[in-house]
Amino acid sequence: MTPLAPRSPLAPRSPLAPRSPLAPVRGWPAEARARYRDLGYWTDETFAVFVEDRTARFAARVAVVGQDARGVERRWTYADLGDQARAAAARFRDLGVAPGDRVVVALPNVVEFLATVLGLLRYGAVPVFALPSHREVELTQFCALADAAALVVAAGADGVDHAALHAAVAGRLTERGVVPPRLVDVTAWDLTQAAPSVLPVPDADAGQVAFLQLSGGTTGVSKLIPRTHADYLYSVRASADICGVTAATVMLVVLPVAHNFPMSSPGVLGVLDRGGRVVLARDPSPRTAFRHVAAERVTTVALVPPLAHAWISAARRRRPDLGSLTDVQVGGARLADTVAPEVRSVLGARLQQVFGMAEGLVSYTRADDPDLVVETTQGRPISPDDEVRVVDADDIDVPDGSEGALLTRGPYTIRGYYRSEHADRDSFTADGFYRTGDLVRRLPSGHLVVTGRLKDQINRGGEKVATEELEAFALTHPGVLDAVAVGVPDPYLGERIVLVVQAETGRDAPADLPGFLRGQGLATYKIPDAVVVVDELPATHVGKNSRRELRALLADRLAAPAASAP
Ligand code: OOB
Repeated sequence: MTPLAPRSPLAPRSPLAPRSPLAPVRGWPAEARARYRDLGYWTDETFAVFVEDRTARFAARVAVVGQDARGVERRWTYADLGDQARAAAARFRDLGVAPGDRVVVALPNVVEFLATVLGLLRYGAVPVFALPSHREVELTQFCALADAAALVVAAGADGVDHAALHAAVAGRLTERGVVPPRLVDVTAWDLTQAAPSVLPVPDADAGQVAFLQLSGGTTGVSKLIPRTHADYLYSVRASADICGVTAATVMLVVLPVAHNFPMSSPGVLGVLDRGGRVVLARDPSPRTAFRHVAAERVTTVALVPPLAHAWISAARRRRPDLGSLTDVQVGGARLADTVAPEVRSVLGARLQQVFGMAEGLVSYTRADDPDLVVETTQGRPISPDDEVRVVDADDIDVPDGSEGALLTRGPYTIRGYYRSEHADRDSFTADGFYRTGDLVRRLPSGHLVVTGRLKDQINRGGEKVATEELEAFALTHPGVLDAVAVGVPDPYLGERIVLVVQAETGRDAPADLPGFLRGQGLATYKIPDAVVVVDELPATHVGKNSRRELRALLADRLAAPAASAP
């Protein structure tokens, strides 16, 4: 037996199975790194330092208001938040998580989310941002790809049987030869036991990967987005400047807090950077949100278009007290030009359109843009050094005003996914531009108008669903010969998911496909809104593009009011 090494302050007390080191990622070339540093975009600050610095600097101010996993209302000062983060870090260390280990966080909007994420960053472990709506399929993919040491959930908060879910994930991982993660349920944490601990600040380089974000997904395989301390903190600081975040900012978070938009655009991190207050809502309904706005004098909120719609309709009916609200950000999916003016006229707040992606580029309308620009464009990029190209099918630049595919590279846009060389070949040009998959028009002012999409994805009110993945799961049903997932225009969601299936000859049309897909362990938001069974799908030629054409054709037919069958 090998004798145990003496315990260092960071050494795990009960070793878990050792994990692979963080995989190397394709980063920025040396010339770009030097330039971003010289321009002052990238600094030496790491997230561990960020946590220590801001929680000390704003110690007495209220940092976060929200429920914990048991439903108890919490109100933490910055000093409390620092203590809670350090206590969480110590818990992960005691579990055997090592610095550099990946930890999948699948928490709802509870205060433990901030303790966990800031704690992991403070400790030097690498959070992987899953969503609470992710299930067996996605959690297995993330844990396998990240080789995760732990999976963090709040069993008390969301009515999901996490023990069973974890067992299912563990089973699938074991089959694939991957050691399953340890399940961590934050409901069991005693938040009153947050004694300051003395963990040393990890000696990390700000150019290293700090965490992994999720990509919206365009294929059956998930992609993880490696974001570094330096690039992400630059986008946070610059976003906070553009959006005018100050210590007086009170931000309500109704979207899932792990998403890049409420996290960093300017999001929770932008608010914590400036000493403002974060209010976490457990459910996104206007009723709950309006209560928080009135009680906490909320000044700003980030919404996806369907929620903006819901807020506007509810505010018309209920006339809530939204007097404190000055800014409503809308992004994640295209906001209808007709709804945009109602943010001011009904909610009484300034609209800011936000067009962003977890891979990097974020574009904002600015406070001094004319109303028409705010209402009809998706803004312009954060950084003067965001390079934007709008190109045709041959990657030739098109003139301003013409539609084309958006390519981008810059100080906070990744150059490669995590452990996904195959995806990198499709997603990046040889000179490092990210192919966003979005179709846009660029105006001479630099503002972008999102006009469509090239990628095989449905954007269901801001939630991204890869058509290929959904189709592949539908095909595992024995009664399904072929399946096509279609994003059908929807006045509320922007797009809804319709699954068009052709039944196996001689078999009955498959009953309850949504239930079947749920049973397969797919995230709730990927379950089709409707299933249409057809005798025969319209003929197409084989190949990727014609599959895309088939989806477009079906979307048109399903959207046409007269058409009942495709
Ligand atoms: C945000 O990030 P993701 O990674 O969930 O999705 C990115 C994609 C974009 O490529 C685009 O297709 C779509 O979502 N999108 C929009 C949009 N904002 C995002 N499409 C039209 N209009 C918009 N305003 O969704 C995200 C990340 C950071 C900030 C805001 C949104």
